[in-house]
Amino acid sequence: MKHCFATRGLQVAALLLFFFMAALPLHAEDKYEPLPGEGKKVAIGTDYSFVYKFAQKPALGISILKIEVADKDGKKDSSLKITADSGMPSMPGHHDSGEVEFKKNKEGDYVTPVDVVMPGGWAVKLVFRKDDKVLYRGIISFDI
Ligand SMILES: [Cu+2]
Repeated sequence: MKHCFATRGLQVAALLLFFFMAALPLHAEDKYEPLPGEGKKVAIGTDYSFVYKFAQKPALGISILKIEVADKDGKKDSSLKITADSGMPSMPGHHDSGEVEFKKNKEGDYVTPVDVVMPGGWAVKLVFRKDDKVLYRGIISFDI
């Protein structure tokens, strides 16, 4: 009888673990839209759009990434919160910056440094939020 309870407990634990593992990817797999390229307008739903540009062609060292957001009338908008998470997709966890919030410059554009510490393929994951609600996720990929 005791043995039976132990087996039952194991089964329940295994089942719980299975559901936990099955649920994980749903959270981890937030979809990031590949961005079309520097200077190309990207729509964020129907209310906003943005373009991104590096101050210089990305190279080893710090590259400044700039984003300009416009509202649906084409007027500059600075009401969003944007974060960048840069790293090398081929070396997960090695040089990931973590989510860093863009600063706003005096023109109301969003700027952030991207620290490219080694040659290879890099990606910057962008998350756009309005009032803490995620509006858009995009990813910039480039090679150094
Ligand atoms: Cu690396």
